[in-house]
Amino acid sequence: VLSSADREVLCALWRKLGNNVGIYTTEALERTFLAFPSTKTYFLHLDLRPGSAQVKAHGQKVADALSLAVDHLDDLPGALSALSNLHAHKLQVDPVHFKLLCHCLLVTLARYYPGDFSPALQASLDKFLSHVILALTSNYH
Ligand code: ZNH
Repeated sequence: VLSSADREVLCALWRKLGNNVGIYTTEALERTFLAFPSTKTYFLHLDLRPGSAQVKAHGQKVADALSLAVDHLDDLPGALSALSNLHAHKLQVDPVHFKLLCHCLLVTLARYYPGDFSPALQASLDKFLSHVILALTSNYH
């Protein structure tokens, strides 16, 4: 469970990211596709070239889901339940891939906010992302 210290750090980071969450999530997606090409197999219907408007649009959707999660830290499974169904049943995304995207998001944010990225912030963010993954995989069975 996220402690109140985790929550404070996380909400402060999200306030700082402001309207740029989509930009970083898009870069995280591009990094994921490069570093872990198996993740691209789910997106063959999209233009995956660097700078692609489709990847940007998808990055914004994922970013909005993450921001929603930050607003619902007390009920992540509830807030992400429909998305979990979508990934489990319609998209059939193998859950191993979620960690890869979250890893790349962590790396991306560390690059843009080196001064903020203390070990404590990394730990809180990592915890948050693990809970998001748990929620997103809660409807897999
Ligand atoms: Zn996912 C979609 C979120 C991960 C794959 N996604 C999606 C969306 C969202 C999301 C919000 C949209 C929906 C609608 O439209 O309704 N994801 C998400 C998140 C995460 C994710 C938050 C984490 C963290 N995904 C993921 C992964 C993968 C995926 C890892 C693989 C690899 N998704 C996907 C797909 C889709 C989605 C394929 C569909 C796309 C299109 O557009 O078609």
